[in-house]
Amino acid sequence: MKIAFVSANRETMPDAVIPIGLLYVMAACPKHHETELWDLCFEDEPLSMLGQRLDAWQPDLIAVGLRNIQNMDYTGIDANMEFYRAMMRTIRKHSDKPVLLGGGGFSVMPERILEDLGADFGISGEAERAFPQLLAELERPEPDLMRVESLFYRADGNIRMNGRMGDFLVMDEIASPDRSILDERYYSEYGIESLQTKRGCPLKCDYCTYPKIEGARGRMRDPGLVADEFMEIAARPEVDHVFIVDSVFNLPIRHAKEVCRQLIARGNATPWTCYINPTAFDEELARLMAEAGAAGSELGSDSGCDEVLLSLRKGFTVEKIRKSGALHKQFGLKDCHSFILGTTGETMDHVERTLDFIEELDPFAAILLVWVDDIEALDAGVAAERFQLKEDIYGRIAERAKGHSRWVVPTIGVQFNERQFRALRRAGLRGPLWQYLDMAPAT
Ligand code: B12
Ligand code: SF4
Repeated sequence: MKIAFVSANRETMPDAVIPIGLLYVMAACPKHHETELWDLCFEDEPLSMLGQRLDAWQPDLIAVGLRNIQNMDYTGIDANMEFYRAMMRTIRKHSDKPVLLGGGGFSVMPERILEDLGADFGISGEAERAFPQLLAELERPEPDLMRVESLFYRADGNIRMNGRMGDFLVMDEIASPDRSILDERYYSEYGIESLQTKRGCPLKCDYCTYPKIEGARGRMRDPGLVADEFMEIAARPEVDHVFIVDSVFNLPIRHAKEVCRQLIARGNATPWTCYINPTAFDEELARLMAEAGAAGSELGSDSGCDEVLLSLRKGFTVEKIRKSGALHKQFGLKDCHSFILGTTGETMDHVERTLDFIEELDPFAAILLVWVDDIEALDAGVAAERFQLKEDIYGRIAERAKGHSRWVVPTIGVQFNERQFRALRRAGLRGPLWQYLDMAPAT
């Protein structure tokens, strides 16, 4: 079969990110199939490019990776869906072959997105086993789609879904992504590589969709193999930074420490960052991360009020955030905390207290967002209901952000605008831009 893998993600804010998930699926594709990667990220005319390629190559299956539903700055949150709808129209105009959807964005609302986009199939969550199963069925004269795990498909006018069959994948048995086929601009313009050390998160934070994508059980890769891959990808001359894409790097903490030890043993000098959860961040991990070359971390701190953290089921208190912040400072690691205000049940008093807390914490960087439910991208009614509350909270944040040059509020453009980011990239800054906020004037 000829299979076109389409990476539909065009988001370049704050950075363009390599389609590592799609590369993993491609690596799992049996070798007798012909494959091509069509990446829409940097295309000026993505839909004409897609139409031309479909006409010229005529694939038998179009496998589309949908990484994001929301936008980076949460404005115009239906913009991605609008683009995906136009993309589907283009595909249907130029091909009558089946379309398969997958990826993190698809997996947060698989049924609704399959319905909305009118695709034939979708695979929710990790697809390295399900995708070859689907191909095997499509090659048979009479495919039995019930044999494909995690598959969403159409039958008798309805959307059907198959459950997972068997355990989640064993990480060390998965084929490595082939990054050599990627557009050079991911590296020459952004300088960032991506690496996964494990899948799954055992916590159950109230709003979180990550376990839907990766599962709740942590599945670790061998730390030595992780460090080998790190050194290999970091050796590419344009790579200045590695981002560890795990939902949470430090859960379990012993695995994170072992990855650091392996990087130290290999003398790593390439800076890296990851997501850290304050629940399990101690002095030893901070020291090991610093020795292993980490530049800092992104922490999902979420709120400065214990009762909000409790209702979000975050599993930590404000005190843990303080301790994590202090350890970052002690070991020279930059801490970038994200805070989500206006979650269900939150009052303006909670909002004020969180803003007070951020001032007191004084992190290297703070990213402030007002809660957006994924469903708002598909349901205009829900989006309209929440509109006024969000406006009020952003009004308060805008007031309080004045004079804080390391507070970033993407939705209202505080320390976050495309022109400024392009200028910083042209000036040669590589890796996540929040690392350079100490060089920026207050906006
Ligand atoms: C790491 C990460 C980041 C990092 C990325 C750094 C980097 N260098 O890559 C940073 C912080 C920059 C980031 C930014 C953003 N992110 Co982010 N990010 C993640 C995270 C934690 C992991 C993504 C990842 O790389 N996973 C590893 C790969 C291997 O897994 P995967 O992509 O899911 O692929 C597997 C499956 O999905 C499937 N699959 C993938 N593609 C395909 C294609 C086909 C055809 C099939 C069948 C299957 C398939 O198989 C793959 C292998 O098992 C996810 C949450 C999560 N736990 O998944 C959010 C996530 C992808 N991000 C999300 C979003 C929204 C964003 C932002 C728009 C910011 C924001 N508003 O939150 C920006 C956009 C950036 C951009 N340019 O696109 C959402 C997307 C869904 C949604 N709600 O819209 C997620 C799911 C988190 C969430 N909020 O629910 N992100
Ligand atoms: S710790 Fe992070 S990934 Fe895990 S459930 Fe909570 S928000 Fe989600």
